[in-house]
Amino acid sequence: MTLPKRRTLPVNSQRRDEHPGFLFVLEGIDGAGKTAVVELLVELLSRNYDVVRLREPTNESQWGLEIRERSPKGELTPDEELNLFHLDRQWHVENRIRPALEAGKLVLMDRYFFASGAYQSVSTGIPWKEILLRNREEIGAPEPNIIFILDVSVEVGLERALQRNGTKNEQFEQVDRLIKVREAYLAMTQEDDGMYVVVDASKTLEEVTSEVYSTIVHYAKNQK
Ligand code: ATM
Repeated sequence: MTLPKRRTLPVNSQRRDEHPGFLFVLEGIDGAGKTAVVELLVELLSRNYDVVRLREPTNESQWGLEIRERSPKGELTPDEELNLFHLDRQWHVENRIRPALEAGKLVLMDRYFFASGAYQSVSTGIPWKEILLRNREEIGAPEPNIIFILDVSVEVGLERALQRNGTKNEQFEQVDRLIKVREAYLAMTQEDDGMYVVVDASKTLEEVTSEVYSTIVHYAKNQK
């Protein structure tokens, strides 16, 4: 198995990330299968680790709740959305993510600030690099040990999302937007300093889960 090489992170992030826990993040476009994979991973990893499952947007902070309530109705401008995700994340880091890492837990996240980089760069036009930087510098968001990008074509993603939600949303605008979101995620894996692993998420749920699971276990064992 090939593990990502440890790339050099900015001095600030190395210093602030001294904690005994592990942080693994799953990202991808809609329909990539993140949520189903996270569910299975929690079950498997809980046998040997103290696992905390988290997701963003949260359904705990006032900002996460506002996103969940108003975003699907199209009530938020791209700038308002960016700002709300930022505030929700600030709350999340302070109240859930950092305490869990400091308590030595293995934290599994269904989306994190890389989603803001990918989605909000497309909606606002602000480069993803700048969005990631704001999350790192303004929030001091802990760096994940590994960011798994569950990569799938937009066609497959939309088809899966359709099976799950039962509503077809194939306007050109939607397809075009998701193509750009996927490109942003893939560009991050090449140009950002984080530890990314791209997983072919067109495979079955079991295959994808097994690949992510083995990578996590292998990584965690080697860090001890
Ligand atoms: P889920 O697909 O994980 O339920 O996330 C809900 C939406 O939130 C998803 N969008 N669609 N369509 C991605 C979006 N999102 C952002 O746009 N920015 C963020 O920072 C996060 C965490 C999620």
